[in-house]
Amino acid sequence: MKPLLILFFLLSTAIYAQTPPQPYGALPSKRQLAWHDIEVYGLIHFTPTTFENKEWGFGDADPKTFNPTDFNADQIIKAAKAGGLKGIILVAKHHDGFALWPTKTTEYNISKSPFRGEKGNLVKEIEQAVRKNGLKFGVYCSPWDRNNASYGTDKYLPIYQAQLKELYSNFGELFMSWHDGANGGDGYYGGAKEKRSIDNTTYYDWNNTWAITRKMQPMANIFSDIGLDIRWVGNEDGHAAPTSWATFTPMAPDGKSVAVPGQANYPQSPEGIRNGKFWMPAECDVPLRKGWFYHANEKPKTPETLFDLYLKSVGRGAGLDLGLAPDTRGQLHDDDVTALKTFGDMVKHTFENNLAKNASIKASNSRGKKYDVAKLLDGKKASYWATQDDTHQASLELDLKAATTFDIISLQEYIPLGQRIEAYTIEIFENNAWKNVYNGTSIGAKRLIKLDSPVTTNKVKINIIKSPVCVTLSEIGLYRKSA
Ligand code: FUL
Repeated sequence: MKPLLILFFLLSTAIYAQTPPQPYGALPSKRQLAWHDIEVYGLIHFTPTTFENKEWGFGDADPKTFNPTDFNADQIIKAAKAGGLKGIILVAKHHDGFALWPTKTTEYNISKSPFRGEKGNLVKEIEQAVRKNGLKFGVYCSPWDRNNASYGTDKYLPIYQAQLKELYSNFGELFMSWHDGANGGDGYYGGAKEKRSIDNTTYYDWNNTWAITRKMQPMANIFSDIGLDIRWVGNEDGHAAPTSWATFTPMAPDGKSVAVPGQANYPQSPEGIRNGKFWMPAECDVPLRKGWFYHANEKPKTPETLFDLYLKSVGRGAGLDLGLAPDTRGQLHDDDVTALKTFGDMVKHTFENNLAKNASIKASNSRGKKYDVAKLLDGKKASYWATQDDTHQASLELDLKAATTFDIISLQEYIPLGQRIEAYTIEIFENNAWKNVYNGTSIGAKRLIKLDSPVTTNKVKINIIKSPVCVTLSEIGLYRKSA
Protein backbone atom coordinates (compact mmCIF):
# COMPACT_ATOMS: atom_id res chain seq x y z
CA MET A 1 0.00 0.00 0.00
CA LYS A 2 1.19 3.50 -0.79
CA PRO A 3 1.88 5.65 2.33
CA LEU A 4 -0.92 8.05 1.34
CA LEU A 5 -3.40 5.23 1.03
CA ILE A 6 -2.37 3.87 4.42
CA LEU A 7 -2.79 7.30 5.93
CA PHE A 8 -6.26 7.60 4.36
CA PHE A 9 -7.18 4.16 5.69
CA LEU A 10 -5.99 4.98 9.21
CA LEU A 11 -7.74 8.33 9.20
CA SER A 12 -11.08 6.96 8.04
CA THR A 13 -10.95 4.17 10.66
CA ALA A 14 -10.22 6.78 13.34
CA ILE A 15 -13.06 9.01 12.14
CA TYR A 16 -15.49 6.07 12.00
CA ALA A 17 -14.49 5.12 15.52
CA GLN A 18 -15.60 8.57 16.69
CA THR A 19 -18.89 8.66 14.74
CA PRO A 20 -21.96 8.08 16.90
CA PRO A 21 -24.47 5.44 15.83
CA GLN A 22 -27.44 6.65 13.79
CA PRO A 23 -30.54 7.23 15.96
CA TYR A 24 -33.28 4.60 15.79
CA GLY A 25 -37.06 5.16 15.73
CA ALA A 26 -38.92 7.82 17.75
CA LEU A 27 -36.60 9.88 19.95
CA PRO A 28 -37.07 11.69 23.27
CA SER A 29 -37.20 15.48 23.26
CA LYS A 30 -35.10 17.64 25.57
CA ARG A 31 -38.05 18.04 27.96
CA GLN A 32 -38.67 14.28 28.01
CA LEU A 33 -35.00 13.58 28.72
CA ALA A 34 -35.23 15.97 31.69
CA TRP A 35 -38.36 14.07 32.84
CA HIS A 36 -36.53 10.71 32.62
CA ASP A 37 -33.96 12.07 35.08
CA ILE A 38 -36.64 12.76 37.70
CA GLU A 39 -37.84 9.13 37.95
CA VAL A 40 -39.97 9.51 41.12
CA TYR A 41 -42.30 12.41 41.87
CA GLY A 42 -45.47 13.15 43.78
CA LEU A 43 -49.04 14.29 43.13
CA ILE A 44 -50.73 16.24 45.93
CA HIS A 45 -54.52 16.18 46.35
CA PHE A 46 -55.72 18.68 48.94
CA THR A 47 -58.99 20.58 48.36
CA PRO A 48 -62.43 20.91 50.07
CA THR A 49 -62.81 17.23 49.08
CA THR A 50 -60.26 16.37 51.82
CA PHE A 51 -62.56 17.96 54.39
CA GLU A 52 -65.60 16.15 52.99
CA ASN A 53 -63.77 12.82 53.26
CA LYS A 54 -64.60 12.06 49.60
CA GLU A 55 -62.64 11.13 46.47
CA TRP A 56 -64.63 13.27 44.02
CA GLY A 57 -66.18 16.48 45.34
CA PHE A 58 -69.54 17.29 43.76
CA GLY A 59 -68.62 20.96 43.41
CA ASP A 60 -71.09 22.18 46.02
CA ALA A 61 -68.89 22.33 49.14
CA ASP A 62 -68.91 25.72 50.82
CA PRO A 63 -65.47 27.34 50.20
CA LYS A 64 -65.32 27.80 53.99
CA THR A 65 -65.01 24.02 54.25
CA PHE A 66 -61.43 24.45 53.12
CA ASN A 67 -59.89 25.36 56.45
CA PRO A 68 -56.75 23.41 57.37
CA THR A 69 -55.87 23.81 61.02
CA ASP A 70 -52.08 23.78 60.57
CA PHE A 71 -51.08 23.83 56.93
CA ASN A 72 -47.34 23.36 56.46
CA ALA A 73 -46.03 23.14 52.91
CA ASP A 74 -42.48 22.54 54.13
CA GLN A 75 -43.53 19.50 56.18
CA ILE A 76 -45.13 17.92 53.11
CA ILE A 77 -42.28 18.67 50.74
CA LYS A 78 -39.55 17.60 53.19
CA ALA A 79 -41.32 14.27 53.67
CA ALA A 80 -41.52 13.88 49.89
CA LYS A 81 -37.84 14.68 49.54
CA ALA A 82 -36.92 12.11 52.18
CA GLY A 83 -38.85 9.61 50.04
CA GLY A 84 -36.51 10.34 47.13
CA LEU A 85 -39.14 12.29 45.18
CA LYS A 86 -37.57 14.81 42.84
CA GLY A 87 -40.68 16.62 41.68
CA ILE A 88 -44.13 17.61 42.93
CA ILE A 89 -47.30 18.11 40.94
CA LEU A 90 -50.00 19.97 42.81
CA VAL A 91 -53.66 19.45 41.96
CA ALA A 92 -54.37 23.17 41.67
CA LYS A 93 -58.00 22.40 40.77
CA HIS A 94 -59.65 19.00 41.02
CA HIS A 95 -63.00 17.93 39.55
CA ASP A 96 -64.86 19.85 42.30
CA GLY A 97 -63.67 23.06 40.62
CA PHE A 98 -62.17 24.72 43.71
CA ALA A 99 -59.09 26.72 42.68
CA LEU A 100 -56.27 26.72 45.22
CA TRP A 101 -54.97 30.05 43.98
CA PRO A 102 -56.79 33.40 43.94
CA THR A 103 -57.86 33.18 40.30
CA LYS A 104 -59.80 35.74 38.31
CA THR A 105 -61.57 32.95 36.42
CA THR A 106 -63.98 31.67 39.07
CA GLU A 107 -65.45 32.81 42.35
CA TYR A 108 -64.98 29.30 43.63
CA ASN A 109 -61.46 29.75 44.87
CA ILE A 110 -59.24 29.97 47.94
CA SER A 111 -59.86 33.71 48.51
CA LYS A 112 -63.36 32.73 49.67
CA SER A 113 -62.01 30.40 52.32
CA PRO A 114 -60.81 31.36 55.82
CA PHE A 115 -57.36 29.99 54.91
CA ARG A 116 -54.77 32.74 55.64
CA GLY A 117 -57.62 35.20 56.26
CA GLU A 118 -58.96 34.96 52.68
CA LYS A 119 -55.52 35.97 51.39
CA GLY A 120 -54.15 32.49 50.87
CA ASN A 121 -52.47 31.09 47.78
CA LEU A 122 -51.78 27.43 48.32
CA VAL A 123 -50.26 26.92 44.88
CA LYS A 124 -47.68 29.59 45.72
CA GLU A 125 -46.92 28.15 49.15
CA ILE A 126 -46.36 24.67 47.74
CA GLU A 127 -44.36 26.02 44.83
CA GLN A 128 -42.06 27.96 47.14
CA ALA A 129 -41.49 24.97 49.44
CA VAL A 130 -40.83 22.77 46.40
CA ARG A 131 -38.22 25.13 45.00
CA LYS A 132 -36.63 25.78 48.39
CA ASN A 133 -36.10 22.05 48.79
CA GLY A 134 -34.63 21.69 45.30
CA LEU A 135 -37.49 19.77 43.67
CA LYS A 136 -39.26 20.46 40.35
CA PHE A 137 -42.80 21.80 40.24
CA GLY A 138 -45.79 20.89 38.07
CA VAL A 139 -49.56 21.43 38.06
CA TYR A 140 -52.76 19.47 37.49
CA CYS A 141 -55.80 21.52 36.54
CA SER A 142 -58.85 19.35 36.00
CA PRO A 143 -60.70 20.10 32.77
CA TRP A 144 -63.88 18.65 34.27
CA ASP A 145 -65.30 21.25 36.65
CA ARG A 146 -68.33 20.18 38.67
CA ASN A 147 -68.80 23.62 40.18
CA ASN A 148 -68.78 25.82 37.13
CA ALA A 149 -72.18 26.96 35.84
CA SER A 150 -70.74 27.19 32.33
CA TYR A 151 -69.41 23.66 32.23
CA GLY A 152 -70.78 21.89 29.17
CA THR A 153 -71.39 25.14 27.25
CA ASP A 154 -69.02 26.92 24.89
CA LYS A 155 -68.32 29.52 27.61
CA TYR A 156 -66.29 27.07 29.68
CA LEU A 157 -63.24 26.39 27.50
CA PRO A 158 -61.99 30.02 27.64
CA ILE A 159 -62.29 29.78 31.44
CA TYR A 160 -60.26 26.58 31.55
CA GLN A 161 -57.65 28.00 29.20
CA ALA A 162 -57.43 31.19 31.28
CA GLN A 163 -56.83 29.04 34.38
CA LEU A 164 -53.98 27.27 32.62
CA LYS A 165 -52.54 30.63 31.57
CA GLU A 166 -52.59 31.86 35.17
CA LEU A 167 -50.91 28.69 36.38
CA TYR A 168 -48.34 28.89 33.59
CA SER A 169 -47.56 32.57 34.32
CA ASN A 170 -47.27 32.80 38.07
CA PHE A 171 -45.43 29.76 39.38
CA GLY A 172 -42.10 29.60 37.52
CA GLU A 173 -40.93 26.87 35.20
CA LEU A 174 -43.06 23.72 35.33
CA PHE A 175 -41.81 20.21 34.61
CA MET A 176 -45.30 18.81 34.00
CA SER A 177 -48.77 19.87 33.02
CA TRP A 178 -50.96 16.99 34.12
CA HIS A 179 -54.36 16.40 32.48
CA ASP A 180 -56.69 13.72 33.79
CA GLY A 181 -59.20 11.95 31.60
CA ALA A 182 -62.35 12.24 33.78
CA ASN A 183 -64.87 13.94 31.54
CA GLY A 184 -68.29 15.21 32.42
CA GLY A 185 -71.08 13.61 34.43
CA ASP A 186 -73.19 14.86 37.28
CA GLY A 187 -72.23 17.92 39.31
CA TYR A 188 -73.36 21.08 41.03
CA TYR A 189 -72.82 23.33 37.99
CA GLY A 190 -73.71 26.61 39.67
CA GLY A 191 -76.74 25.06 41.36
CA ALA A 192 -78.23 23.23 38.37
CA LYS A 193 -77.31 19.89 39.98
CA GLU A 194 -77.62 17.83 36.84
CA LYS A 195 -75.74 15.53 34.54
CA ARG A 196 -73.80 17.20 31.76
CA SER A 197 -72.10 15.25 29.03
CA ILE A 198 -69.62 16.67 26.64
CA ASP A 199 -68.09 15.32 23.44
CA ASN A 200 -64.54 14.74 24.61
CA THR A 201 -63.26 14.56 21.04
CA THR A 202 -63.96 18.27 20.50
CA TYR A 203 -65.00 20.01 23.72
CA TYR A 204 -61.55 20.91 25.11
CA ASP A 205 -60.00 21.67 21.70
CA TRP A 206 -56.83 20.00 22.96
CA ASN A 207 -54.68 20.95 19.98
CA ASN A 208 -55.14 24.64 20.69
CA THR A 209 -55.24 24.21 24.47
CA TRP A 210 -51.92 22.40 24.49
CA ALA A 211 -50.48 25.00 22.11
CA ILE A 212 -50.80 27.34 25.12
CA THR A 213 -48.74 24.91 27.23
CA ARG A 214 -46.07 24.63 24.56
CA LYS A 215 -45.86 28.39 24.14
CA MET A 216 -45.88 29.38 27.80
CA GLN A 217 -44.12 26.39 29.38
CA PRO A 218 -41.90 24.78 26.75
CA MET A 219 -40.24 22.50 29.32
CA ALA A 220 -43.54 21.22 30.78
CA ASN A 221 -44.21 17.62 29.86
CA ILE A 222 -47.85 17.22 28.89
CA PHE A 223 -49.30 14.18 30.62
CA SER A 224 -52.54 12.53 29.61
CA ASP A 225 -53.66 9.07 28.59
CA ILE A 226 -52.46 9.93 25.07
CA GLY A 227 -49.32 11.90 25.92
CA LEU A 228 -48.30 14.25 24.26
CA ASP A 229 -45.07 13.75 26.17
CA ILE A 230 -45.89 11.23 28.88
CA ARG A 231 -48.63 8.60 28.59
CA TRP A 232 -50.77 7.16 31.35
CA VAL A 233 -49.68 3.58 32.02
CA GLY A 234 -53.30 2.42 31.90
CA ASN A 235 -53.76 1.54 35.59
CA GLU A 236 -53.55 3.34 38.92
CA ASP A 237 -51.63 0.51 40.57
CA GLY A 238 -48.16 1.94 39.97
CA HIS A 239 -46.58 -0.45 37.49
CA ALA A 240 -45.74 -0.83 33.82
CA ALA A 241 -45.73 -4.20 32.02
CA PRO A 242 -42.64 -6.45 32.25
CA THR A 243 -41.89 -5.61 28.61
CA SER A 244 -42.11 -1.84 28.47
CA TRP A 245 -41.52 0.30 25.38
CA ALA A 246 -41.13 4.05 25.68
CA THR A 247 -42.73 4.39 22.24
CA PHE A 248 -46.48 4.54 21.69
CA THR A 249 -49.08 5.39 19.07
CA PRO A 250 -52.31 6.54 20.75
CA MET A 251 -55.22 5.30 18.68
CA ALA A 252 -58.93 6.01 18.87
CA PRO A 253 -61.28 3.04 19.29
CA ASP A 254 -61.58 2.66 15.50
CA GLY A 255 -57.90 1.69 15.57
CA LYS A 256 -57.07 4.21 12.87
CA SER A 257 -57.50 7.81 13.92
CA VAL A 258 -55.43 9.62 16.50
CA ALA A 259 -57.04 9.40 19.93
CA VAL A 260 -58.03 12.33 22.13
CA PRO A 261 -57.70 12.17 25.94
CA GLY A 262 -60.01 9.60 27.46
CA GLN A 263 -59.91 7.42 24.35
CA ALA A 264 -56.51 5.79 24.13
CA ASN A 265 -55.85 2.14 23.35
CA TYR A 266 -55.50 1.29 27.05
CA PRO A 267 -54.78 -2.44 26.65
CA GLN A 268 -51.50 -1.39 25.02
CA SER A 269 -50.64 1.37 27.52
CA PRO A 270 -48.79 -0.74 30.13
CA GLU A 271 -46.45 -2.26 27.53
CA GLY A 272 -46.27 0.58 25.02
CA ILE A 273 -45.83 -0.20 21.33
CA ARG A 274 -42.56 -1.39 19.85
CA ASN A 275 -41.72 1.03 17.05
CA GLY A 276 -44.64 3.29 18.04
CA LYS A 277 -44.80 6.63 16.28
CA PHE A 278 -43.88 8.77 19.29
CA TRP A 279 -41.46 8.68 22.20
CA MET A 280 -44.10 8.66 24.93
CA PRO A 281 -42.87 6.89 28.08
CA ALA A 282 -45.33 5.76 30.74
CA GLU A 283 -46.10 7.41 34.03
CA CYS A 284 -47.21 4.96 36.71
CA ASP A 285 -49.47 6.92 39.05
CA VAL A 286 -50.53 5.38 42.31
CA PRO A 287 -51.67 6.86 45.62
CA LEU A 288 -49.43 6.34 48.64
CA ARG A 289 -52.61 5.33 50.47
CA LYS A 290 -55.67 3.69 48.94
CA GLY A 291 -57.34 6.91 47.82
CA TRP A 292 -55.96 10.05 46.23
CA PHE A 293 -57.48 12.10 49.08
CA TYR A 294 -56.84 11.61 52.79
CA HIS A 295 -59.18 9.27 54.66
CA ALA A 296 -58.37 8.57 58.31
CA ASN A 297 -59.26 4.88 57.98
CA GLU A 298 -56.65 4.21 55.27
CA LYS A 299 -52.97 3.42 55.74
CA PRO A 300 -49.97 4.16 53.53
CA LYS A 301 -48.38 1.37 51.53
CA THR A 302 -45.44 -0.33 53.19
CA PRO A 303 -41.88 0.61 52.14
CA GLU A 304 -41.47 -2.92 50.72
CA THR A 305 -44.53 -2.45 48.49
CA LEU A 306 -43.26 0.95 47.40
CA PHE A 307 -39.85 -0.53 46.58
CA ASP A 308 -41.53 -3.22 44.50
CA LEU A 309 -43.50 -0.53 42.62
CA TYR A 310 -40.26 1.37 42.08
CA LEU A 311 -38.73 -1.71 40.43
CA LYS A 312 -41.85 -2.12 38.27
CA SER A 313 -42.05 1.52 37.18
CA VAL A 314 -38.67 3.28 37.19
CA GLY A 315 -37.08 -0.15 36.74
CA ARG A 316 -39.10 -0.58 33.55
CA GLY A 317 -38.10 2.74 32.00
CA ALA A 318 -41.22 4.54 33.27
CA GLY A 319 -41.82 7.18 35.97
CA LEU A 320 -43.39 6.66 39.41
CA ASP A 321 -45.92 9.32 40.43
CA LEU A 322 -46.88 8.81 44.05
CA GLY A 323 -50.12 10.37 45.32
CA LEU A 324 -49.65 12.37 48.54
CA ALA A 325 -52.71 13.20 50.60
CA PRO A 326 -52.36 15.83 53.34
CA ASP A 327 -54.84 15.43 56.19
CA THR A 328 -57.22 18.11 57.46
CA ARG A 329 -54.38 19.79 59.34
CA GLY A 330 -52.71 20.33 55.98
CA GLN A 331 -49.79 18.00 56.68
CA LEU A 332 -48.82 14.46 55.87
CA HIS A 333 -49.72 11.99 58.59
CA ASP A 334 -46.78 10.59 60.60
CA ASP A 335 -47.41 7.15 59.07
CA ASP A 336 -46.95 8.63 55.59
CA VAL A 337 -43.80 10.48 56.66
CA THR A 338 -42.32 7.25 58.04
CA ALA A 339 -43.30 5.18 54.99
CA LEU A 340 -41.75 7.74 52.64
CA LYS A 341 -38.53 8.04 54.63
CA THR A 342 -38.06 4.27 54.93
CA PHE A 343 -38.75 3.80 51.22
CA GLY A 344 -36.40 6.66 50.30
CA ASP A 345 -33.61 5.20 52.45
CA MET A 346 -34.16 1.75 50.96
CA VAL A 347 -33.70 3.09 47.41
CA LYS A 348 -30.76 5.26 48.41
CA HIS A 349 -28.88 2.54 50.27
CA THR A 350 -29.60 -0.11 47.66
CA PHE A 351 -28.24 1.93 44.77
CA GLU A 352 -25.46 3.93 46.40
CA ASN A 353 -22.88 1.20 45.91
CA ASN A 354 -22.44 -0.30 42.45
CA LEU A 355 -20.84 -3.67 43.18
CA ALA A 356 -19.59 -3.81 39.59
CA LYS A 357 -17.68 -0.55 39.82
CA ASN A 358 -14.22 -2.14 39.86
CA ALA A 359 -15.01 -4.83 37.31
CA SER A 360 -13.07 -5.20 34.14
CA ILE A 361 -15.30 -5.70 31.11
CA LYS A 362 -14.57 -7.55 27.89
CA ALA A 363 -16.89 -6.76 24.99
CA SER A 364 -17.27 -8.97 21.94
CA ASN A 365 -17.42 -5.76 19.90
CA SER A 366 -16.85 -2.05 20.47
CA ARG A 367 -17.16 0.95 18.24
CA GLY A 368 -13.86 2.52 19.27
CA LYS A 369 -12.28 4.43 22.11
CA LYS A 370 -15.05 6.98 22.47
CA TYR A 371 -17.60 4.18 22.89
CA ASP A 372 -15.57 1.59 24.77
CA VAL A 373 -16.55 -0.47 27.82
CA ALA A 374 -15.10 2.06 30.29
CA LYS A 375 -18.24 4.14 29.63
CA LEU A 376 -20.40 1.42 31.18
CA LEU A 377 -19.05 2.04 34.66
CA ASP A 378 -18.32 5.77 34.69
CA GLY A 379 -21.64 6.61 36.36
CA LYS A 380 -22.52 9.00 33.53
CA LYS A 381 -25.66 8.65 31.47
CA ALA A 382 -24.20 10.89 28.80
CA SER A 383 -21.41 8.50 27.80
CA TYR A 384 -22.03 5.04 26.39
CA TRP A 385 -20.61 1.87 24.97
CA ALA A 386 -21.71 1.10 21.42
CA THR A 387 -21.07 -1.57 18.83
CA GLN A 388 -20.13 -1.08 15.20
CA ASP A 389 -22.95 -0.43 12.75
CA ASP A 390 -23.26 -3.98 11.43
CA THR A 391 -23.02 -5.62 14.88
CA HIS A 392 -26.50 -6.13 16.30
CA GLN A 393 -25.59 -8.81 18.82
CA ALA A 394 -22.85 -8.58 21.41
CA SER A 395 -21.69 -9.91 24.75
CA LEU A 396 -20.21 -8.13 27.72
CA GLU A 397 -18.27 -10.19 30.21
CA LEU A 398 -17.72 -8.61 33.60
CA ASP A 399 -14.87 -9.88 35.74
CA LEU A 400 -15.76 -8.75 39.26
CA LYS A 401 -12.30 -9.77 40.58
CA ALA A 402 -13.84 -11.37 43.70
CA ALA A 403 -16.93 -13.32 44.67
CA THR A 404 -19.76 -10.78 44.79
CA THR A 405 -23.30 -11.16 46.08
CA PHE A 406 -26.12 -9.20 44.43
CA ASP A 407 -29.81 -9.52 43.60
CA ILE A 408 -30.44 -6.51 41.34
CA ILE A 409 -28.95 -5.91 37.90
CA SER A 410 -29.35 -2.47 36.39
CA LEU A 411 -29.03 -1.71 32.66
CA GLN A 412 -29.48 1.60 30.89
CA GLU A 413 -29.63 2.29 27.17
CA TYR A 414 -28.40 5.57 25.76
CA ILE A 415 -31.93 6.75 24.97
CA PRO A 416 -31.11 9.96 23.06
CA LEU A 417 -30.44 7.49 20.21
CA GLY A 418 -33.75 5.68 20.75
CA GLN A 419 -34.82 2.38 22.31
CA ARG A 420 -32.85 -0.20 20.35
CA ILE A 421 -32.46 -3.47 22.25
CA GLU A 422 -35.24 -6.07 21.93
CA ALA A 423 -33.85 -9.11 23.73
CA TYR A 424 -30.98 -10.06 25.99
CA THR A 425 -29.93 -12.69 28.48
CA ILE A 426 -27.88 -12.54 31.66
CA GLU A 427 -25.59 -15.31 32.86
CA ILE A 428 -23.47 -15.81 35.94
CA PHE A 429 -20.42 -18.04 36.31
CA GLU A 430 -21.18 -20.76 38.83
CA ASN A 431 -19.48 -24.11 39.48
CA ASN A 432 -17.18 -23.56 36.50
CA ALA A 433 -20.01 -23.05 34.04
CA TRP A 434 -22.18 -20.24 32.73
CA LYS A 435 -25.72 -20.31 34.10
CA ASN A 436 -28.62 -18.29 32.70
CA VAL A 437 -30.34 -16.18 35.37
CA TYR A 438 -32.55 -13.91 33.25
CA ASN A 439 -34.10 -13.55 29.80
CA GLY A 440 -35.14 -9.98 29.06
CA THR A 441 -36.79 -7.94 26.33
CA SER A 442 -36.91 -4.12 26.67
CA ILE A 443 -34.31 -2.00 28.49
CA GLY A 444 -34.82 1.69 27.64
CA ALA A 445 -34.01 4.47 30.11
CA LYS A 446 -33.50 1.99 32.95
CA ARG A 447 -34.11 -1.68 33.57
CA LEU A 448 -33.87 -3.05 37.08
CA ILE A 449 -33.86 -6.82 37.20
CA LYS A 450 -34.61 -8.26 40.60
CA LEU A 451 -33.50 -11.85 41.04
CA ASP A 452 -35.67 -14.06 43.26
CA SER A 453 -32.77 -14.50 45.65
CA PRO A 454 -29.21 -13.15 45.84
CA VAL A 455 -26.52 -14.88 43.75
CA THR A 456 -22.78 -15.00 44.42
CA THR A 457 -20.33 -15.05 41.54
CA ASN A 458 -17.15 -13.42 40.25
CA LYS A 459 -18.26 -13.22 36.61
CA VAL A 460 -21.38 -11.94 34.88
CA LYS A 461 -22.23 -12.00 31.19
CA ILE A 462 -24.77 -9.83 29.42
CA ASN A 463 -25.69 -11.05 25.95
CA ILE A 464 -27.57 -8.68 23.68
CA ILE A 465 -29.30 -11.11 21.36
CA LYS A 466 -31.71 -8.98 19.37
CA SER A 467 -31.60 -5.42 18.09
CA PRO A 468 -32.56 -4.02 14.67
CA VAL A 469 -29.47 -1.77 14.72
CA CYS A 470 -26.14 -1.53 16.52
CA VAL A 471 -26.54 -1.38 20.29
CA THR A 472 -25.78 1.20 22.96
CA LEU A 473 -25.61 0.88 26.75
CA SER A 474 -24.71 3.74 29.01
CA GLU A 475 -24.51 2.05 32.42
CA ILE A 476 -24.38 -1.36 34.08
CA GLY A 477 -24.86 -1.87 37.81
CA LEU A 478 -25.03 -4.74 40.28
CA TYR A 479 -26.69 -4.10 43.62
CA ARG A 480 -27.78 -5.80 46.79
CA LYS A 481 -31.20 -4.76 48.02
CA SER A 482 -30.94 -2.97 51.34
CA ALA A 483 -33.16 -4.21 54.15
C1 FUL B 1 -58.01 10.71 37.96
C2 FUL B 1 -59.01 11.48 38.84
O1 FUL B 1 -60.34 11.14 38.48
C3 FUL B 1 -58.72 11.10 40.28
O2 FUL B 1 -59.61 11.76 41.15
C4 FUL B 1 -57.29 11.51 40.60
O3 FUL B 1 -57.14 12.90 40.53
C5 FUL B 1 -56.34 10.81 39.64
C6 FUL B 1 -54.90 11.18 39.83
O4 FUL B 1 -56.69 11.11 38.30
O5 FUL B 1 -58.22 10.90 36.64
